[in-house]
Amino acid sequence: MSKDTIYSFPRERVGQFTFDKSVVDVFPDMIARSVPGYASILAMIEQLTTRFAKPGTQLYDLGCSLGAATRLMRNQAPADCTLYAVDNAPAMIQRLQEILDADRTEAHCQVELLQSDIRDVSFDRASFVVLNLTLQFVPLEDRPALLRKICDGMIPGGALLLSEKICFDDPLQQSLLTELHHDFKRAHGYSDLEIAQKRAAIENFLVPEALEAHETRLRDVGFQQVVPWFQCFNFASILAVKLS
Ligand code: GEK
Repeated sequence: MSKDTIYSFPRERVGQFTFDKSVVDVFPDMIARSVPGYASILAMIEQLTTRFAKPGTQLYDLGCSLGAATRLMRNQAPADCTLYAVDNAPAMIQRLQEILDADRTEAHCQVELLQSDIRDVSFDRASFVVLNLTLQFVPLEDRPALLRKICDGMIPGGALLLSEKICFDDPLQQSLLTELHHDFKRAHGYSDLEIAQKRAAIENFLVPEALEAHETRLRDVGFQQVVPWFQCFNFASILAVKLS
């Protein structure tokens, strides 16, 4: 696994972050050292697939990157399910295709890779949908319509797993959890320069919301059961179930 050194040298101007080939090359290292709780969330996505994926339905991994969740979900879903792994970054989809082609383990269900904006996907007979750290990159004004479309395309009993970087209304809480996140990154080898430059690169690109805002909107679009099940510093994950 290649080490993420993208922001380790001073830049005159830090441009907006993009999911290009240089990011793809270091992505597993980058996400593991940047998102506290990432491995725990993935493990639970695998467990939740066994509960929510129903025979003859469809599963979606939206913003799949290199398929960390996809590869766990496909082994737990019933064999007659189709799992759509969607990402709009060509470099991500290309690398994921290579990873899946090289993987000799027998997949349980069929996986379809889609290079597409998740706002353009249609959802049908969905039993389990994963938005693991992706909604935060979708423009704020487009989030309600996307979540409503997911809920409308879901079978009764289906579930959405939504993980996000979150923010806090209380400024003291916001600064404490930001500092704790930066401590986490430092403890995993990122320098202050890397932390500062990455922060500048994702400003206005990764737009976090408060946990309560996510919960309210998930209920508004039709999910009847909305359960925050995980939080580590300023990252949280919510399970939203469409009961009927
Ligand atoms: C994981 N879920 O490892 N449409 C499609 N893809 C998008 C869009 C969009 N509108 N916006 C961003 N992406 C993964 C990790 S990473 C999280 C998700 C992070 C894609 C983008 O190309 C990238 O691959 C992914 O969402 C976000 O479980 O890097 O912080």
